Order: sequence, then structure tokens, then C-alpha cells
Amino acid sequence: MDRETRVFAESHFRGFEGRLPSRVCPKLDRVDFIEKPDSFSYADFFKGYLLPNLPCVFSSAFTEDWGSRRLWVTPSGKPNFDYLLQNYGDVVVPVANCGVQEYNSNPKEHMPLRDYISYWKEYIQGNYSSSRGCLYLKDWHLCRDFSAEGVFTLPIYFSSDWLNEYWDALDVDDYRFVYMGPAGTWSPFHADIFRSFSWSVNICGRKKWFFFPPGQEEALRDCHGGLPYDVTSPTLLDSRLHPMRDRCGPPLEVTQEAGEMVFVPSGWHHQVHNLEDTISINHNWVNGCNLANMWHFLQQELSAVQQEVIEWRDTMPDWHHHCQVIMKSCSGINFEEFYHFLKIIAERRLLLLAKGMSPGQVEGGEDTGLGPQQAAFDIGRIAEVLESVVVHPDFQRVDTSTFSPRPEVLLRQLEEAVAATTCL
Ligand SMILES: O=C(O)CCC(=O)C(=O)O
Ligand SMILES: [Fe+2]
Repeated sequence: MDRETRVFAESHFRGFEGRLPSRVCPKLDRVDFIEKPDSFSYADFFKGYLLPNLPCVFSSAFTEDWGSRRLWVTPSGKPNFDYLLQNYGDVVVPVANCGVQEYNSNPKEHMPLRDYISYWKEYIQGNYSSSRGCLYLKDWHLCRDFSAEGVFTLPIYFSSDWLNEYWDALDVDDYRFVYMGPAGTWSPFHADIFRSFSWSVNICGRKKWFFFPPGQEEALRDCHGGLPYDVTSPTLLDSRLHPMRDRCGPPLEVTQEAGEMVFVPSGWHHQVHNLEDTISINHNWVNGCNLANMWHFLQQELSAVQQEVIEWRDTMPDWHHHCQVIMKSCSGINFEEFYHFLKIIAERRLLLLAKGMSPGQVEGGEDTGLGPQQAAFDIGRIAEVLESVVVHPDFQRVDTSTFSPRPEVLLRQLEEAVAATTCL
């Protein structure tokens, strides 16, 4: 990141004064298409899409040199089943049944990739129908199971990715996925985990996306307050079932072709349909631009848990602690782990700046690859969110006595670093 972009970004966030940036969205009637890699810089993406939280599509030129686009695909553009079987046949993958609705999602089972590919071939032979239903391989952690070297190259635009940086540092999990399925498979209406961003590249095939800017989903709720499962369903036109539907504009529609890369902004609800046999690589990611959205989402999640178990509040001595335990099991993270996430990223950035700012080492920045200006920006964003975390009554109830450093100490270190980097 260059200095001018950092100054621009910091004044962008100052302008919001604590309001959530993702809630402010201009009316859009189309999604920008970025044609040429050579004339589109990280700063262009950062200022044009990441900061304003707007979707865009990158042309297939951006992924031309990915190994998966050669090796996973036949010359006629279909999934290369033989290659996938030879290289990954034994791995056990999660598979969703698109024909069965379970709440607002689909039930999942696990099977070896070779069994899924047998099913897929049968499905094609059966004219895109099978007694086993419509099965979609979703959320396969390819990078956790295999080296993904040569499969894809992380585009620089998406390289400030704290979620995967955090999980890599802990060596437990990641948010890097492969999806594959025949024409007709689809992902129901949702916003991404923790209000993360996502990026998605079609290795082969085509997808149709329906996007709604943050907040618009409220008008799609049914008369019981539930969000729709399928926004293309004719039931949405029934005003008794969806009384606020006419307050929501039509979705932004995008058709993503083979090789193209879609940027999904934070908190935008979307629904995705595979129009052909499709394989995609999708990552979820969080950074300084959507960190406040993640924190806001976690507060909402805790409130929802508290509402569910409110009747026990006065009789259960450690009710607040139980709410955090339930939150962790339902959402995958609670306030304690969120602090740990902030701490890991903050300490890595402080270290980077300490190295980067010493004489002769200004170009140091090997961790994010984005240099000291990015590190300084990151520290400012973490400081702002941590300031809100430490005064939150439910965080104050968390036992932080064994945390190292204590949250107030980390906050002070960050504030000192912010002051020291103003003229960087
Ligand atoms: O491709 C799909 O089926 C879903 C992708 C998605 O929801 C995402 O990348 O956020
Ligand atoms: Fe998504």
C-alpha cells in the first residue's frame, strides 16, 4: 500500500465516526468489469471497491496462468474428471444436497471425491437428474488437505486476509474452499460468515449471482421475520407472505464466466446458481476494511444467543459465560477468541513496523506483502475496534486475567503505534 492510499483510507473511516461503513451503499444497477491486469493496481481496487464495499468482476486475464485452469479442465472446458480422480480421488469431501431445505441451508454428508465424481458422471448421463438428488460439493478445504502450489496464485487485491493469516498462525483451520457441481447446483440466499468478504474464481463453468446491498435483505423477510431460502421463488411475490418486498429493489445480477473472478463485498446477501458444470475456488477474508462489520456481527450473534436463553439469566450463576460458550459453538468464535484474533494480527503488524521502521529496512513488509503503510493502516483499524471491544459490557465480563497482553495494554501499545506512524 502506498502512503496516499493509506491517507485516503484513514480519512474514509474518520468520515464514518463509528457508523458501519457497509451500511452506506449508493444505488447500483450494474457491477463493474475490470478488464486488464496491467492497468489495475492494488490501490485502484482498494479505493474503488474494498473501501466503498462494492462488488466487481475481474476478467479471466487475471487468472490465465493458474495451474488449475489448465489441469482441472478438458480442452472443451469441462471438468477434467480423470485428473481430479488421479490427484485427489481418495480425499473425503463435504457434499450438500441442494434439493433438501434444512432451515435456510442444505444438509451435508461426507464422501470420497471419487464417489462424488461417479455420482456427477451418472447425473450427466441421466440428463441432469438422479434418484440421489442434486448434490453439490461445497467448502472443500483443498489447501488444508494438499499443497495448493501451482493450483492458483492469490491475487494481490485479496492478499490482506487476516482470517487466513490468523488460522495459518494457529495451524488449525482455514477459509479457503473449492466448490464443484453439475449445472443446477446452487447456494441458497446468505451473507458470508462473520460478514467476511469473499472472492470466487470459476476454474471452469459459469455461475449466476444475485446480489442485494447490505440492509436490503430486511425488506425480503417473511411475515414471521425469516429471511428467504430462495430469492427466485415465486412466493416472494406474495405480499401476505413478504409484506415489505416492494421496499427492496431488484437484485444485481452477474453472470460469471470461466476464469472470471467475483469480489463479494462484506454483508451483501447473495444467492448463486451453477449454470453449467462448474468448479470454483472461493476464499472468505477479513481485514481492516470490514473488521468493524465483523465486530458488529459478533455483538448481534451474542444478543441473539442471550435472547434464546434469557429465561435462565436470573437463576444460572454463570449465565454470561454460558452465553459465550453457546456463541462459540454456534458461530465458531466468541468474544475471547475475537480478542485473540485481534491480538495475533496486531502483534504481527507491530513487529513488522518495528522492523520496517528501523534504518535501512523501510521496505520490510514480508508478512502481508503490502508494506509498512498497510501495517500502519491495519494497526489503526484494530485500535479503533479494540477500543469498542474493551468497553463492551459483555467483554468486561470475560475473565481476561490470563490474557497476555491484557486488552488495555495492547490497546495502549496500538495507540502509541498509531501516534508514531502518523508521519510514516
Ligand atoms: O458458488 C457458490 O455456490 C457460492 C459462493 C459464495 O457464496 C461465495 O463465494 O461467497
Ligand atoms: Fe457466499
